[in-house]
Amino acid sequence: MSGLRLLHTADVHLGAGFGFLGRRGREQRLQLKKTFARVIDLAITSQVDVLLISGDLFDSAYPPPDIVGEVVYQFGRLEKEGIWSFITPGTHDRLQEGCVYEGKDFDEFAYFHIFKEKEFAPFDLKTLGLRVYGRATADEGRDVLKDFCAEEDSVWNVGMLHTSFLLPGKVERDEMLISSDSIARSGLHYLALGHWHTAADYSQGGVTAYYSGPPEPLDVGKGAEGTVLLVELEEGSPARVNPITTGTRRMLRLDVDATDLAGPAALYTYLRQMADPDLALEARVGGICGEEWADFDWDKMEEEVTPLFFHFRLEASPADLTRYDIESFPEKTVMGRFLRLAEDEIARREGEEALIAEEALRLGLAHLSKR
Ligand SMILES: [Mn+2]
Repeated sequence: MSGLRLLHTADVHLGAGFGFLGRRGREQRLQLKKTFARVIDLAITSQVDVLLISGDLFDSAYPPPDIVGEVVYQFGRLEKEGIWSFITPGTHDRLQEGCVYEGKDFDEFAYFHIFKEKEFAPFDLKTLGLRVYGRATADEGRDVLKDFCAEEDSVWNVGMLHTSFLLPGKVERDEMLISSDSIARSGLHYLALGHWHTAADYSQGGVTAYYSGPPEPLDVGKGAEGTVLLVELEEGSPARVNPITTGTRRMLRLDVDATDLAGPAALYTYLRQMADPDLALEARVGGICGEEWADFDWDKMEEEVTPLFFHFRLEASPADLTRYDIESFPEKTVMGRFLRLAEDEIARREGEEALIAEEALRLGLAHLSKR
């Protein structure tokens, strides 16, 4: 048995609304369909054996007919090529009563499998010497690979899960978790992860494990580009994982330090240099102080810069979170009250929750000082 080629994607979120993109939201919704078609193109031109979709293919368990129809059409193209498709229902396209995965839409396919089990279950593809393990997402609240080890009677063992990765002190709670220990002991040749929207290597011990991230970006600040992973398995060597860019748009959050700029004109020049009709950019300008910014019209600047990008948002805050002096905001002012409340909240939380509270403080500061 020679090698095996897999294409790994997840979190496509077909049908997502993109409210934060305002009037461009609909365009990005359509783009998701086109990008999914591009993923299928890639599966065919790269001559992969298997396509893995690790959850959240759809943004909802009850996607509209045009979305379902498009997906059925695209799977039909793979079927003609004899390429297998595997799906795990995720958190958005949850396996539940009357959901898309319980309908008859996918019944016609032979080279196709949806994991509906509530435990990590095997599916054998003897012709490829491949065993794929997967399961539907469900509220377990624990390490779902604890005590799992792949059987050794198959040439290739590949897993797929829609789950969080347990990071002590940072990420300890979610519907499903996996840990560095459980991955390392899984005996899998490759673990295709979904749920986190940033492509990342979570390989542990000798086990190769990756989050693919979405093929088209969904959120600003979660990894700028949409990618899929082309995974090559060869006997006697570890899995080779090659990211391939599939996204049309890029989504970026940019922190600009006003103290590095001569003034508002320099801010415009700086943003102008980044102009790109496929870039969604959210710029945060911090450290604002001095005469040159005193009467600056932030709304007008946002309006002028917006046509240079697919989407643009400008936020301004007077100083970095780490540098503001709470004593300069009296307790009886709105800002002073907000800062004291927010600091109490941050002090009471830990790990990821503290980071969220800090983000709330930062956003509040920007909002109160800008408009
Ligand atoms: Mn997702």
